Amino acid sequence: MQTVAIYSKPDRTSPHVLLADEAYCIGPGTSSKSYLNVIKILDVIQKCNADAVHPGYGFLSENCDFADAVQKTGAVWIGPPTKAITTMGDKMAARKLALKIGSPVVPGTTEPLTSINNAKETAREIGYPILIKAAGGGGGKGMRIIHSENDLKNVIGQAKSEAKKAFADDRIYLEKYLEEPHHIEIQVFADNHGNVVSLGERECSIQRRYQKIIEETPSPFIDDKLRLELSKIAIHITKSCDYSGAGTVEFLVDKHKNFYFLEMNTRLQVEHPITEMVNGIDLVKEQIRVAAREKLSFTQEDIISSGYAIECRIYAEDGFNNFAPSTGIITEIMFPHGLGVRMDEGVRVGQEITVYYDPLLGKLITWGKDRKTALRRMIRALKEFQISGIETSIPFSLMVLQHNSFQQGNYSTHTLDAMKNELSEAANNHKKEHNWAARIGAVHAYHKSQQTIITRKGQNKSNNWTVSGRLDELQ
Ligand code: MV4
Repeated sequence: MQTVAIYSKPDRTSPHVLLADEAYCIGPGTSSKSYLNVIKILDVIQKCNADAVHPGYGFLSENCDFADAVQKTGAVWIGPPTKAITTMGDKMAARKLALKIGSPVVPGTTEPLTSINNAKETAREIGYPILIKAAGGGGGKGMRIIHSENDLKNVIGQAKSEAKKAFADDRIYLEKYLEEPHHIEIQVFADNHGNVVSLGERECSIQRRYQKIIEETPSPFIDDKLRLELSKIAIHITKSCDYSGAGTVEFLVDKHKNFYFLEMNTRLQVEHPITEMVNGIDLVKEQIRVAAREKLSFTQEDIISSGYAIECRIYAEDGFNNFAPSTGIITEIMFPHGLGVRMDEGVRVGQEITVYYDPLLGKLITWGKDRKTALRRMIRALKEFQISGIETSIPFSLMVLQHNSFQQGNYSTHTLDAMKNELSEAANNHKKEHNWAARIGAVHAYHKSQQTIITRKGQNKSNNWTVSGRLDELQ
């Protein structure tokens, strides 16, 4: 298949641009003027006469108006039907649908809050702590925890105005705040011939500010019985919104293994490679097949999960400094390789990392026949990974992976916070090491500058002519 890339000006040297058969610049770095600019993108679709459009993840991938507009150009949308995007995009409508089919749902409301009194009453029924969520949100955007009735009025006001700004929708609702759940998601796939399958779960509990850092499958916490139950409900939800293509149904699972539907994401997700690795299925290829109205290339019985896979997201962030974004030019990269190692990289040497976008540089995925092997390979690969010019989340991820809780597979959404003290101690050691490395480097550089470079014929300067002349003599 021939591919066409779109890019913003600062992304002109990104791998996706260089690998595509054609590429079109759609504007400057600011997302609203490029990757979120529907008119510009539609223009390119027409200019290059695209047969189909892959929505990717982020940006407009779950925007139903965009999906509609693409299809009006005559191009195929490699994503779910617009109606499914709309229903699941409204997080309250999604809760209602899940309730209707008999899925457990986090206790809370299915109607938008109408007044402070209404909120007080509902919160008392549910019991504190409660969580305020935006109907138009999802993925933790616009979420607020409330511990007591005193905070209710202020926080609701803030949440409403925030939701209005971010999603152009100020509807908010309440949920019981579950204290230490696991964040488990099920990968579903549907075609346009009535087939819907589950490709198993991903454990996504290691997050900071609702941004996933490490994901793995299968989850060390989920047994076969629970996996089957989650899959059954996920498939039921998928069918009930007339879905097709790749989708993810999110659940919270508490320590007693009670589970609750949370939301459905109507796109392929960043962490999809771990599902690909254990099932041996190319999910993007399958998306294209389904969009071409072919049948799924496998049935539920054909799906045989084998081994364990882990993904570490590589962010341009300083994990030791409250995840502050790190900007600069990438001066050097050495990617890890080897058996069971997959690197999905999005950057090259020379590329400038700016503040325009989510700071995800790439994803490192390892596979092993058992969890121990996958985990050992991940730690080895992260240690092999070299990147200069910016700070990355690699040292932070290494510490989490080597932590006893992670090694034992005994962690929840609460664990990263609980690790904070130990991690900050490790962070200090890491900084000390860096400090020593810098001092040693300075001493070395000084000594080098004091040395006289002795070359032939008394020349103490080298240039490209003499170097290539000498090379010639040597051959
Ligand atoms: C919750 C929750 C607890 N109770 N909802 C975060 C991302 C979004 N998809 C939903 N998320 C959560 N929703 C209720 N009612 C816990 C999370 C959550 C989380 C919370 C705190 C720290 C880390 C977390 C990681 C994943 C999910």
